[in-house]
Amino acid sequence: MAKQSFDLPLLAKPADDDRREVAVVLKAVMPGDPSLHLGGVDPVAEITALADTAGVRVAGVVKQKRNRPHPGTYVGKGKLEELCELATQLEAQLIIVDDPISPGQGRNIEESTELRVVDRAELIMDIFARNARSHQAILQVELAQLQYSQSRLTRMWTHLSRMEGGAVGTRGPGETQLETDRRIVSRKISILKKRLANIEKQAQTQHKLREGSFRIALVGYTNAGKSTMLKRLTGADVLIEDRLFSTLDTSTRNWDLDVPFDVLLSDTVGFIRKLPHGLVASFHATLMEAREADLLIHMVDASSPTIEFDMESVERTLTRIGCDEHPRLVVFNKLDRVREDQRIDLQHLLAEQEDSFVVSATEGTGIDLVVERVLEITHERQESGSYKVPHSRSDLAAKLHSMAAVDQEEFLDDGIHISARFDPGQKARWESMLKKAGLFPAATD
Ligand SMILES: Nc1nc2c(ncn2[C@@H]2O[C@H](COP(=O)(O)OP(=O)(O)OP(=O)(O)O)[C@@H](O)[C@H]2O)c(=O)[nH]1
Ligand SMILES: [Mg+2]
Repeated sequence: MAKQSFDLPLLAKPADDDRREVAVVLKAVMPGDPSLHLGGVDPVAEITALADTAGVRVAGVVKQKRNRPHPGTYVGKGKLEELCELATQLEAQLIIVDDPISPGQGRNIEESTELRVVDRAELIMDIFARNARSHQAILQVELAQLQYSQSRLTRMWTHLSRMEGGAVGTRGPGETQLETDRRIVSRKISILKKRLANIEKQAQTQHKLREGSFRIALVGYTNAGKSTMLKRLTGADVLIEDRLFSTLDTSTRNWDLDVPFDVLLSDTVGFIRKLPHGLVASFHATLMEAREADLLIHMVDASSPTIEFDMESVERTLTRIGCDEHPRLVVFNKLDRVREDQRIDLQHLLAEQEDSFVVSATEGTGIDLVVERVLEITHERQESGSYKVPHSRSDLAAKLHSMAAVDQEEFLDDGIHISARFDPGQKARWESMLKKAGLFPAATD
């Protein structure tokens, strides 16, 4: 029997009727991996959860500590042999690599194991494809998948020509077919891009309608509790699941706060370490909700053993999508699940992070303070102004009541003197209405 250095950590025994595809995870544990910095962190916990979400059962793990991936085979030769033995022993149908890999690396692992190889990027895209509900999300995932596979068509073709018995050389008809395929894929990509551009145009009209409202976006690592928070704050009936990437569409709800303008709260797609670039690019429009927000609420799962790594990876993704300068609150969630030994670290994080809060979105603990702070911020953002409106234009005065918080209103001989607080967009709108009526600039202040 071959040497048994395989890791089979904490993998639950399958039920007898478990018909899911069986996979072995291959992982190069490299600098920066949370498990190297934190004791007790399982380096394959996340990829196992991703596999599980994609409907695959992880039956075994082969890992190797490395400084960088092997350029040809991702891990070393010996490890690859170990992988083959374990995969055979477990009757695996699939190898999952916990990193994005090059087409060459994929091909080499496939040839050694004679099994299908899926890398982390493909797995995440597969989950997105399963969870996509809206037309836009479906097209966005399809685009990301096509773009990813575009670079990999060669790999598929060398594979096929080998299956045909080797008679077809890599430069034979396969090459022509490959070119045809490339053209088909390119055409599909441009069709998808056009369709998405149309959807985006419609969305922009929607966005225009929301100008003048205060917009808040919930962002964070996948499964941190963003949708639960949206539900807690607005009562929205949104999908909440203990799974990764449940939310792929932005849903925006009116948040009924006591301010004289609309406050909109949006749920957004979650982030994860090594989120494929293609997905971020194709979800550009969905992520616009975060980019255009006046305030971000960064939801953090405070019970996560890799909390700081999660937060850092969210910050990096926010920078990638152009949100690094947005004002934000950091909300540490799932307080009810935080263990005693995690509390001190949480205290430190709270002290370090400006504008941070601890809540349990499911139980409602700590939510009041978040609401209070949001109210303060919305007030800070208000601008005030004083105006004089002739008595003959009391319709304008009434309009102002519907647009702003009127602090003072006096009916004097020379007209109605009004002072009001606006959110920034509204003030400009109101003043241009006055201008049209020939009453501005002629403010009493
Ligand atoms: N114990 C506990 N569980 C929570 C809390 N908040 C959310 N959860 C659970 O965490 C899981 C994920 O919650 P979601 O609200 O779906 O998380 P999300 O951030 O929207 O996740 P994705 O959309 O998948 O990225 C669900 O099972 C929730 O019930 C909390 O305060 N305490
Ligand atoms: Mg969600």
